[in-house]
Amino acid sequence: MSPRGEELFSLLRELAELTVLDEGDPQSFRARAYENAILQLKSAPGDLAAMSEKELRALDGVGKATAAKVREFFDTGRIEKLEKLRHEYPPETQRLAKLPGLGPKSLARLRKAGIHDVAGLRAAIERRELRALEGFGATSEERLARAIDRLDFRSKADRVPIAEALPVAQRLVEELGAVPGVEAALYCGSLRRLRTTIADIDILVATTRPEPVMERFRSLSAVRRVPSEGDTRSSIVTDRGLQVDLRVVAPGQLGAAMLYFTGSKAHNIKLRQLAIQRGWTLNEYGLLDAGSGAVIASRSEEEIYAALGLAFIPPPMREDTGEIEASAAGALPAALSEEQLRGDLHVHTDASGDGRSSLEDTLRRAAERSHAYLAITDHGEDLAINGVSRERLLEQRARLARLQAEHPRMRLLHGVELNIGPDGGLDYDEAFRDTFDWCVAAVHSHFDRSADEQTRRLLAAIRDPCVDVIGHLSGRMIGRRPGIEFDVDAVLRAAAETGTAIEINSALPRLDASWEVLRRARELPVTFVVSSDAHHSDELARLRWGAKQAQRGWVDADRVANTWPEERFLRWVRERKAARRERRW
Ligand code: DGT
Ligand code: CA
Repeated sequence: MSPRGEELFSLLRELAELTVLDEGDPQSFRARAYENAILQLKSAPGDLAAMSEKELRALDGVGKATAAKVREFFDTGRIEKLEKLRHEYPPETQRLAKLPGLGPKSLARLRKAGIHDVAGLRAAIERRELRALEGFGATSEERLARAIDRLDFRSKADRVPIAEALPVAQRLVEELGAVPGVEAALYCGSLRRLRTTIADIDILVATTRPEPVMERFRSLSAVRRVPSEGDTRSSIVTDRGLQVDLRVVAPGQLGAAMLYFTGSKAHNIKLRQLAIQRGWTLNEYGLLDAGSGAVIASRSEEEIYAALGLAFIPPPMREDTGEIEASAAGALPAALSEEQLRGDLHVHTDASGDGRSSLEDTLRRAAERSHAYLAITDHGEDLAINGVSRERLLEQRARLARLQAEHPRMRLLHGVELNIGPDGGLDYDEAFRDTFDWCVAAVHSHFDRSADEQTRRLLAAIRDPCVDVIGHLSGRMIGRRPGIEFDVDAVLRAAAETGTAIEINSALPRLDASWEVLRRARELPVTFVVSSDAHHSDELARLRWGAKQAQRGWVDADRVANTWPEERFLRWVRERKAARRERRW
């Protein structure tokens, strides 16, 4: 898709989100219509920009209002309705709307009472004024106070979830990369390290001709204001309130600049100490001899690490948690790459209420990725609205078996994503669960229980003989909902004992298990699975983020079951199930 198209979809998505806020209704018909239209427009043949309003309306699922907005976007570069909503709901208000337990209706009440951001809400809670408002009480006051604390809004009021920032950064990098004379454009900073939230986007461009890059940067359509500008560095604030810093460097200094602007700061400081011990200095321009100023290395990060006697350290590991010492000692785990993943084991189709792609499309797109095996795992029936009945799953199983012939190089597994109930129970019955080739089990409800209860819940699921992997272990939605609290060591021990794998969920709003949990698992023989959790066939490509999350957690590739060849993988599934069934009887 062209950058213009991507921009249009991003604006329509934002329009859908703001419409939900504006109407105070999470099921807003109009918001759904926008979302649906995006899917249809994405798969429309030909150039959208060249289509008339009438032609757009002729597309399935694209109504009159949406068609007019698409035309408006291509003609004027903006969507008036969106501008109005943005004005009404500035980023501070949108952030407020993301507090767990604060639906669009309560948000409307807060706004009426003059509360427009998290700071205002906190003040009202501290003054015990919230409980006086209609629809709120002492309990909700307390719950919201806890939500603010748990999301750490106090200290990180302005941090943005990675899922919001990354698509913006990718688009900017693509646009700047297309400017004539640009040899490289990439994002650095906390985003490149795959932190869950970021304060600002740091972009680096290598070229000998900075002017056209700077010019382009300041005139991008997403720019709201330009707080600072210079010859080789500028900052902008996007229309969604994100700050972006751009640095232009000479191609010969790209490695040093990447290292410097990727950070983390603590990692950089340690590297600089290593340089000083050798009589060198390290800065954003290069690794230099302290006396003569001669360049020792500057072109690539690899050269600089090598000169310092270190193996290359992947960006997600650069947090000063022992990676430099481990690299010097040759003890750093090899970085797991996306290419090593031979299969995907958590994939939804439109059988799930929240799935968007047909089974056929999903298989075709997975085959394009050269997967050797693939598990289709739609939602178990206990999940409200989105769950799938036993009958429909059996139909799907038969369909999948038929489709196997069309994909001789990809072994198809019929799986399911079971819901872990409040007491650790699972969907359907034991006999039916046993008929699946592959079972994911995950928490989708009851996030507020005590850590003891959550631990018992997870342990019950881990020990259930049908469960192969625990999906998105904590259930967190970054920036929106904290994960469940549980005894990490007890859960990891049980996973190691039973052989039940722990998922590394690649969805950017999740990145779950967290890297902290993954690091804790290094002491135990836990098996992992990196999964896309795709709800649309486009999202099969998310595995790259899961691979980086595995790097961030120092996970050895050999512990990741879906790096294994098909035969080894299937033997593992079979043997473990057999062993556990024996234990059960
Ligand atoms: P953020 O923006 O808070 O999510 O996190 P970062 O890591 O992106 O931090 P940021 O944007 O302040 O700076 C980007 C990188 O630039 C940072 O990771 C390391 C480097 N950097 C910035 N300031 C300094 C500094 O004073 N000393 C050193 N050594 N490096 C710095
Ligand atoms: Ca940054």
